[in-house]
Formats: sequence, structure tokens, C-alpha cells
Amino acid sequence: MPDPATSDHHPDGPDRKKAQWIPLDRYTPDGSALDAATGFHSTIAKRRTVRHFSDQPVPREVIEQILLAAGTAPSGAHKQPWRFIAVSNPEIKHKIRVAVEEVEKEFYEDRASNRWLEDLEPFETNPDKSYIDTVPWLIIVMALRTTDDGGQVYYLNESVGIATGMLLTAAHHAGLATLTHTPSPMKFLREVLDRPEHERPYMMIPMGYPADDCKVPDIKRKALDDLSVFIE
Ligand code: IYR
Repeated sequence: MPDPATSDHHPDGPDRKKAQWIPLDRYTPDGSALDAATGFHSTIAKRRTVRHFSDQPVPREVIEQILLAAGTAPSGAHKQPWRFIAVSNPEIKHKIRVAVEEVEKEFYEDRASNRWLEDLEPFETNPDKSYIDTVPWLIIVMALRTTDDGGQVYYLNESVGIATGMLLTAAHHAGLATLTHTPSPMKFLREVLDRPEHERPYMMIPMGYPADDCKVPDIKRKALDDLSVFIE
């Protein structure tokens, strides 16, 4: 009989897939749960989608920490099916701007339904994406259709969506503004960025400081009664 401790094939052998279990490194807020939850709500309530960016540089180290924070997101079977492409190179950003504006022009002129255009009216969006040249960083979130070595991934959209939400939250926490931009189709990004086939562009996120004269539409958020149902 093969020795379980050394056999490659025995379930208890060296290639078994059991994780090591370690004590939870528990996070405890400084104050009460209510104070922490209330404080975080008032911080995150100031997060706004921004389209007017400053060209003030943001050090790469700040972006690195934000990406690491996003990478702590939960994912199906812990496959971490994401990659964040952080672009500050002005020539590449400009190439992306040109390609994005082409796609967006088609959207506004042909593809968008009248209802869609009406729904966008309050936000005064248009095909001009000059902020891509201005903003110091463009983060392109890639959803990995397989792992890098061709393995299966699970709950891809859910996993990458959560990581992207955490990315926006981490950027806001650091005082940076973001825009969730989804030009469609986004296939051109794979080519411009020279990325492999299994990386599917999921979202483009300009990230930087808001312009001094940055304005945002005066939107209202759902009240608690509207966004929740409690069954106690
Ligand atoms: N992608 C276009 C259009 C657009 C669509 C939605 I839905 C928005 O919430 C905002 C914009 C653009 O970025 O202009």
C-alpha cells in the first residue's frame, strides 16, 4: 500500500487540496459597531461618480495599495478571476481615448435607444472623453475567463463586480475620485493593452483627484425604506 504521506495520488498525499486552517485575524472597529457603521456610511456617502478630473499626479504606491485592497475581494472557489491594468502612460491613455470616443460616438449616434438617451440627459454625458487624457490613472478591470493556467473560474461576474466595488471604495477612502466607464464593446482594450485572450475587459475606471471646479449632478439616493425590507 502506498504511504499516504508521500503518495502523489492518495487523498492525504502531498497533492491533496486541503487548505491549512488558521485562526481568523479578526477585525474589530475602535468604537461601537453602530458608530463604525454610521461613520462609514457618512464617508462612503460622499463617493460620487466624477467626470471632471484634475491632472494632479497620484503616486503609483497609492494605486498599488488600492489594487491590493480590491484584490482582497471574495471570489468563487477563491479563483481571484481578475486583473487590474493600471495605465498612466500618456501615449497609451491617448490611444485609449481615441478608440473610446469612436465607440461612444457610435453609441450616441446609432446604437442607443431614444429612451436610453433620455435617461442619460440629466447626466449630460456625451462622446467627449477628454478626461482620459487629463486623469493620471486609468484602471482597466479585466475579468479572467479562465485562470492564467487555463483552469475553471466560478461566479465570474459576481466576483469581479465585488472586487470592482471594493476598488471604488478603496479609492474613495484614499481621497480619489473615480468614474465607472463601460464603453461598449470594449474588446479594443485587449488589443491596445496587448493582453491575452482569457482577459475580458470588464470596466474602465479613470482614477485621480477631482478638478477644483468639479461639478456633479444633484442626485437623490433611495431612502432606507425604499432600499430595504426588514423581516424580523
Ligand atoms: N457609455 C456612455 C453612455 C453612458 C451610459 C450609461 I447606462 C451611463 O450611466 C453613463 C453613460 C458614456 O460613457 O458616455
